Amino acid sequence: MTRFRTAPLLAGLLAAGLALPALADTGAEMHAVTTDGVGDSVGTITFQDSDYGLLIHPALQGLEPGLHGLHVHQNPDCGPAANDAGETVAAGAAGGHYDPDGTGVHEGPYGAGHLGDLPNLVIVEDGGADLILLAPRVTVADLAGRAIMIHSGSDDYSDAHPGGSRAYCGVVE
Ligand SMILES: [Cu+2]
Repeated sequence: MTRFRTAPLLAGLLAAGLALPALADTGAEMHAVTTDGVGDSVGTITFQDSDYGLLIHPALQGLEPGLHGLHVHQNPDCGPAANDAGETVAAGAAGGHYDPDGTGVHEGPYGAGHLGDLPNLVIVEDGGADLILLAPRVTVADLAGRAIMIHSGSDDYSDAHPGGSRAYCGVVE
């Protein structure tokens, strides 16, 4: 008797599943950046929307172990460019942190500042990264036509220490 009840239930679940919109995925190939330009690839970071925010899947190798600031920067360009002081900066062409609401403050993924402030990237002993991160305020739609930046140091989610120099950069197509 149970079989006759289970079959329609499964069919109903399948129909509901098929009616859901497909989850959008996007990603960026990450490259070492210096004041000379864009260098070798160190892997990829892919992004996926979830009920809880943006899931960030890094697949990287050869990085310095520890925490690294990770942000969405404004422009889809990882080339060097001069800063306001006229000094050439690695990946300077990417501009500042993505801040569509013009908050002007760096408060990290859980604050109310730049929308592009993501959680610190975790690099383990062998230089790899595959720990999935969650950024609650951002969606895949926010990333199109932007750059993803990995900084040389950790981000304390304040304007005092947003991550140090720009070390790796990738463009989201
Ligand atoms: Cu940054």
